[in-house]
Amino acid sequence: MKTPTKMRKAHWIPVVAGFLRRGNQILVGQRPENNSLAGQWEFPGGKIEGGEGPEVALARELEEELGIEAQIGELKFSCTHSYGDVNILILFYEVLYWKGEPKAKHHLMLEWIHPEELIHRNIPEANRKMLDRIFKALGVPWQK
Ligand code: DGT
Repeated sequence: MKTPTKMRKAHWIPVVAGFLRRGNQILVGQRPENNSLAGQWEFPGGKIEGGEGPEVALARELEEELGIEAQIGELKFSCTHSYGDVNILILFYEVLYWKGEPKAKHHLMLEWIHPEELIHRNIPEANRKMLDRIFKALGVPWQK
């Protein structure tokens, strides 16, 4: 028997994302075409795969997406977001050290931007509603 929508268990996906800093800029990547949220600017990262710890997952994603060998730093904060029948839990980490120069192996393009510019970019709703926390984590004064 089909479970009525209301009674169906929410589906949760754990996601990790990294704040890579260069001076007072931060690295963002534009999500590729034929992908969910195509064209939006995000922090590098992705879904945790079965059995991985979050730091291992983020190091793997940064290797796959940027071609760097990163040392994952402190967990800055987490947030949840619902896309209807799918919910995500995102863990945002500081990434202070890495080997290699980030290259767009997955994103349409990468950009180093001043965090304040995030206000004007097309960013995932999950991140937009957390901009105050993101700015706080990045040490940027926040004005609405
Ligand atoms: P795949 O293999 O195509 O499922 O891709 P993954 O594992 O690289 O994961 P991805 O990037 O499609 O999934 C991350 C989810 O988290 C996606 O629904 C977008 C959402 N998200 C919201 N904010 C961010 C962010 O700042 N960075 C990343 N990477 N994902 C974010």
